[in-house]
Amino acid sequence: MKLSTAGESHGKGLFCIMEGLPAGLKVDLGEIDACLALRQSGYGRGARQSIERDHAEILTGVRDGVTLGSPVTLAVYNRDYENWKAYMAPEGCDTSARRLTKVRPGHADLTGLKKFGGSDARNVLERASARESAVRVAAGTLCRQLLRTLGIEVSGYVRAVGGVSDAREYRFEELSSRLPELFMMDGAVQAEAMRFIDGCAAAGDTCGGTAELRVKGLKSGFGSCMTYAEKLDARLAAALMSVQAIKGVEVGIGFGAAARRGSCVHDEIFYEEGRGYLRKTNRAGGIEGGMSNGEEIVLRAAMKPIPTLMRGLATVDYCSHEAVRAATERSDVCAILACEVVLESALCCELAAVVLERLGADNLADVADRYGRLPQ
Ligand code: EPS
Repeated sequence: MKLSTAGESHGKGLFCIMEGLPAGLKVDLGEIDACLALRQSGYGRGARQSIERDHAEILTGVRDGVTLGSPVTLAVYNRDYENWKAYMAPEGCDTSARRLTKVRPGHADLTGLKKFGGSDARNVLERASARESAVRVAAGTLCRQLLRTLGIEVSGYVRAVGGVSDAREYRFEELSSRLPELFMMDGAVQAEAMRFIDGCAAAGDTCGGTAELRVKGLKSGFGSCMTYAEKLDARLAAALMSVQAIKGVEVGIGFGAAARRGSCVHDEIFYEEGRGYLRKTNRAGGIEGGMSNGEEIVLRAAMKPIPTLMRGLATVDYCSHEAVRAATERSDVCAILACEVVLESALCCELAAVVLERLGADNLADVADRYGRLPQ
């Protein structure tokens, strides 16, 4: 399966084309819109979300609610385009207004200008913006629906906001009770996280966080130890790293493994009649040798603080070279909940691609039949 996205943050909309989805998948548009609404929610979001009401429209590849096996095109239109078309319209617009030259540290502004040329960072930031993630959530939810038909479920929660962290471990089934404000699991930790966000907002500052992603029901043998490009951990880490603002990804105990002895890292192997091979621990996060081992996949991703700070960091004007404060218009203080939704979606897209590469992608009944015949 191949997925490409297009669209600018204040342009007409966000679009994606998904090639290689099998025929016969029933599409639940209601679930796609529900995930889009979740991505817009969360404590600490800015004013843009009160303008948008994200809704996915299917333009191609689906007939009477069922995929045809042809490329699926999804569209999420920007309501804010009405306010921006005078400055963004492809057909012609005023590019002398809404210019951004006070390039923001941490954003794509400066390096993008040096790379793509011109003197207005708007030409760069419009695409670098996390608004792109809206259509990836739409595509990811479609992939989630495909994975679900095979018994593969993806979930997750927010483990940390800034320095406020949850130290507990949770079972997959518990994750459905994550709290709506920040997707944290523990009410007391979340209340502290909300106070942390309030403090950042009051100081004109921003914060990031950490999300944990989990996959249940993926059988063993997906990915491969034979070529580096097929390694499942490499592919899933790349998918998560492709999400805006992600600076680190761990598999299982991740960086923690480097500080422990082997006997406290590797998951010992047991065998029970009727159950087959089993593990009592899952520090590997369900991946050994670049392949799923049949245990739950456990991934963590670290989101940096959003680079648009209301207090404005020190920078240099791209045109005058004067020392100035970085540009601010409006900004999210914390978008970790949205990021968690996007990470789950990016994970669903890559997992669906991995699964379809191994099982074929003509029609869903064949895919399900082949999956059912694989060992755990
Ligand atoms: C973003 C800046 C803000 C965010 C935006 C991502 O947009 P604006 O500049 O219009 O206020 O709200 O995120 C979204 C629009 C979204 O839907 O998530 C950025 O610079 O990345």
